[in-house]
Amino acid sequence: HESVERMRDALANGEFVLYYQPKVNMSTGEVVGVEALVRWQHPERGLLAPAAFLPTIQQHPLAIDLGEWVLAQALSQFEAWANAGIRLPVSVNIDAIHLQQADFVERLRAEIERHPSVAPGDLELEVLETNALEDIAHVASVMKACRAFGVEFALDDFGTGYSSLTYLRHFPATMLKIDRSFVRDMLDDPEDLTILEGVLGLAVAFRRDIIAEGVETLLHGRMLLAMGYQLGQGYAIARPMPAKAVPAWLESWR
Ligand code: G
Ligand code: G
Ligand code: NA
Ligand code: MN
Repeated sequence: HESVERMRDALANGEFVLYYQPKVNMSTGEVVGVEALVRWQHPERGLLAPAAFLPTIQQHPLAIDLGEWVLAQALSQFEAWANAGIRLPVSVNIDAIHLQQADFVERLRAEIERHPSVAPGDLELEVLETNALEDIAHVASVMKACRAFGVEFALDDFGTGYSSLTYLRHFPATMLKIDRSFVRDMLDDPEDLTILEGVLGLAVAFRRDIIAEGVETLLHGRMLLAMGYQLGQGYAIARPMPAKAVPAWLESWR
């Protein structure tokens, strides 16, 4: 495993890159956005996935520096696509420790203002229910402040934490991302299917959007559509890809 110091150097050296995974409306085919997913282009070890390095900086201030880099990079990429005539809302995963920084709202607002083509709804922050949120009232107020300048929120891995319903009740998130474990086993496990149905009902009742992640096969997609899910993300639609591969994927998807 790499040390925090090595990761700090990697950030300074520009060794982190963002991959992007499309989110689509499986009913209409519309591409509704992309999720930015960090990778480490390690000079000796090759391309590393987050599981290989994010745990090292969990709860460490470097996670905030990396998070700020990810946000800035994703917004720059959004702007580059916008300038090329491609308007592609971008979702960024945000650590609880980052969201809870005292100056988070002001710094985010400043970063967005550096990118004039970013309009309300173009940036979504995905919050993990597992690590978020010792202080629900505080985080809810941060979300509300960000929403006031057009940033949306999604509850990531929804249904796997201990407090899903509390989060749903208190956080002004517009999107639920039902965890991919329920989707993965839906074809064999009737109870996971029941959870998918129940959470969809919850989303409808609370007027939230909902997206199924981990759509790995066409059959998963078809079943989800039949149940009433419209939004999907997963390998059957597209794998995470470098930014430069996105325009060609969009062409092939049309
Ligand atoms: O990219 P991959 O599917 O391997 O991502 C694994 C996990 O790492 C995902 O659950 C995702 O939430 C998390 N992750 C990916 N990119 C980022 C990022 O930029 N910041 C944070 N905090 N988490 C990320
Ligand atoms: O929501 P979260 O940030 O946890 O999810 C992003 C992670 O899920 C990324 O690491 C991505 O590579 C992974 N992922 C995306 N689509 C699929 C899929 O269809 N199947 C599986 N197993 N993983 C996926
Ligand atoms: Na995510
Ligand atoms: Mn997730």
